[in-house]
Amino acid sequence: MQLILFGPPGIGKGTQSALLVERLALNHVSTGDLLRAAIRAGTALGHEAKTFIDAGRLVPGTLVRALANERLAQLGFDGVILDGYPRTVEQAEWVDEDFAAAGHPITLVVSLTGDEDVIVERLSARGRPDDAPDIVRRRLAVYAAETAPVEAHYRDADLLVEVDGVGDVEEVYARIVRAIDEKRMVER
Ligand code: B4P
Repeated sequence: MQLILFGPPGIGKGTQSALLVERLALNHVSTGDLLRAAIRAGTALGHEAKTFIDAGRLVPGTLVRALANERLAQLGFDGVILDGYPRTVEQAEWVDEDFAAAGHPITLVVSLTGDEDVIVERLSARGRPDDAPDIVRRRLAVYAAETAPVEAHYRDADLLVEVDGVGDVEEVYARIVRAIDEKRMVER
């Protein structure tokens, strides 16, 4: 299964990916984690990415695609959770293309939903440098303008399922697993 976890910043994509990876034996590709690792390693790409992340903006798509595909080439495109990628319709088209070319098209897109208030509260409790309230507001505006249209892209492809991301972590996880099972039943 090639799963995309989609949703606004702080909705719990990283948290839920960690559980899915552990329990469903999938590989995890988080572009946020890859970008932060590049920053820690002090690479040229990391240096460039940092200015965008610190400002709450999206990192240029070509950098993200290169980073994600480098990781996918190591792990394989089969049995993967994409976390935080794609974040624009252009990135979604690349993802569709790259996974189809590898012979493992995207199976399901889980869109985690929740209120802005919940997100701001969660992120201010976490305290990462890009979680400062004014940066979070910028990230939410960027999400509405650039990332939300990805939902329509996958709804049109009949791959999208919406899952309520508010509630206990295990409760949200159970909802995601139910959505995956339903998709598998339909395909059987
Ligand atoms: P990401 O690392 O993807 O950050 P995120 O969207 O904030 O995280 P997520 O939704 O995974 O939240 P989490 O589980 O951690 O991106 C960071 C930045 O990198 C972006 O702003 C952008 O600049 C750049 N970037 C990444 N991908 C890119 C791309 N494809 N293109 C361009 N730029 C890109 O949860 C948040 C908090 O909530 C945690 O503290 C967690 O403990 C808590 N939480 C989670 N679930 C909860 C629950 N059910 N109840 C209570 N708390 C919960």
